[in-house]
Amino acid sequence: MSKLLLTGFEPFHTHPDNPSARAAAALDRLEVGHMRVVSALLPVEPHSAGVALEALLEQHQPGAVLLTGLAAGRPQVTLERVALNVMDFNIPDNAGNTYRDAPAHAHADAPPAYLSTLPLRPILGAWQAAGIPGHISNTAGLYVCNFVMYRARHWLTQRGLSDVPCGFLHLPANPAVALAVPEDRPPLPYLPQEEITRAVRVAAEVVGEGSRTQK
Ligand code: PCA
Repeated sequence: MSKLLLTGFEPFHTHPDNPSARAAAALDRLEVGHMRVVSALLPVEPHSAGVALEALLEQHQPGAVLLTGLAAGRPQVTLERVALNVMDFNIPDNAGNTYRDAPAHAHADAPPAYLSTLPLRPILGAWQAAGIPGHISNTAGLYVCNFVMYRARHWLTQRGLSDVPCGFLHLPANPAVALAVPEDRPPLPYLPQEEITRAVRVAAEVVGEGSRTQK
């Protein structure tokens, strides 16, 4: 059975929890269409995240790649349309580093951007049918989430696998993240973790079902 690689991220910055890690852990080994979910946790630091991601792609040779992370402040689940070959951090990563105007991949063969190859409109439609408001985002930011989407798409493209559905899903805060905001800071919109996990499951199901018609 073909594998759907589902990644979440460790907690980062001031957030004590990461809803993407919880969703990925909850959905590990789930059957979606003709695929089985294989979940993994990525560190919030570009070099180690890149190494971990490429090892996962090499090991599992996934038929689809669904990368997820937290976008604190966004009120809805969002599908990223594009990843840029840029790192420009507003907050340090978990190693304490802040990259400015740096490439995500410094090779001559690295294009400025990669588009998502996930079925964006079918996922939006499935969310709508499931009662989950969501939308397409035209920027994944320039932090570690953008970085892993760029690197995953680049890895697949370099190997002639650009038809493998691959992209990024940004998730709102869960209650643990929203509760950790100090009183003097603006409050964060949040969703219950179960609802966030359900949104990731519906997206994974659309991707897995798509593989049934393709293969
Ligand atoms: N969100 C960050 C990195 C890790 C995460 O969950 C981002 O949006 O780049």
